[in-house]
Amino acid sequence: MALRSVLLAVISAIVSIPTANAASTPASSNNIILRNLAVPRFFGAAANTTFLYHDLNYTEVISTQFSIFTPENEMKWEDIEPEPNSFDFGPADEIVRFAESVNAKVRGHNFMWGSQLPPWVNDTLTATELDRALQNHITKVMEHYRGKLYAIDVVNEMISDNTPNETFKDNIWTEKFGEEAVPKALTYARAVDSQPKLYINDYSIEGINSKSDTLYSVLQGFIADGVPIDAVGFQCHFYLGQVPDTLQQNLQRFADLGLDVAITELDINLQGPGNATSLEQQAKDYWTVVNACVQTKRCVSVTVWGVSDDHSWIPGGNPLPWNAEKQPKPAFYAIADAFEGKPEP
Ligand code: 9MR
Repeated sequence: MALRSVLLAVISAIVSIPTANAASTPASSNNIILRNLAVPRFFGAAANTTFLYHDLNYTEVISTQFSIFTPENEMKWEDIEPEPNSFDFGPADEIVRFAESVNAKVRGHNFMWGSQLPPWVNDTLTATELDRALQNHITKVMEHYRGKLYAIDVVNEMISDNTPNETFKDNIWTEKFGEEAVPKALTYARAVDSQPKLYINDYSIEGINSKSDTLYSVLQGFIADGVPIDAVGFQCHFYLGQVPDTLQQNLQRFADLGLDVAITELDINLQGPGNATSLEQQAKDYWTVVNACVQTKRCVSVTVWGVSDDHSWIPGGNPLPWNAEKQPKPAFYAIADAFEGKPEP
């Protein structure tokens, strides 16, 4: 039985979806399976319950090509604890169950972020109450997912965009806890469960620059002080042709601190429909990022932020390796080449 038929049968058994147009859905990318080529690393995607099981072609690609998933939104604070101590695990559970069904891992995302907070967290709490809320949030979510998370972005986007003048962003966490905010979240997470790899995840830290220098110093301090930290996530939301030259060197210097590193939210924004030339450049950019990970022993995974262009967080940016018809783009083949150690396309 072809993989496609098996998948459709399984999916149909789980949820009631029409399969009438099944014959017109795409086949799986010339038998190239990126998750296999990525071994010993993981190849991942941000998974989204809006599309999972609802868009059949999306579901086919996501069921086949990836070995690790990050819930794109489903574990964010406003989604998972919208009211104090009232948790809605449903959508995140769906992703975790799906990951298990295709023998893939899960990266949790995220605990401490200045965005996507429900109003009760942002507005009303004293420092003591916020501290209790943070610890309770981390504890309840990690207890719920005990044994199910390979990693978790404990800290997301907390480094300032105004380095070196300022180290951490100005948000509710730093307003209430100052420089103790990030260590607090990491310490609470480790106290619940020692298994998941604890990540600090951020953007604009991919190359060697003032922001990544600041994070590097922060991490040196954490390691010296015994603050629990296992890994750094480099988001890698890039515009076409703008992958930093120092990416690999930068990954290596963080790895040399004794940390894992990972590419956590990769996409390459075309800022339009693209043409043959820009699609080739996009493929080169994907190759460059994946190759940088492959060349870095402690780089454990490459995750793309979505699957197909029609469901990207960047409308009209066409930033992903599959197009709106879920056909593989040149970027897809470039990822395969990079994982296989083949030269830039
Ligand atoms: O892709 C996500 C989009 O669907 C959400 O509306 C948005 C706000 O929650 O977050 C997007 O994902 C972000 C990720 O969580 C953190 N790094 C930047 C990502 C793109 O904005």
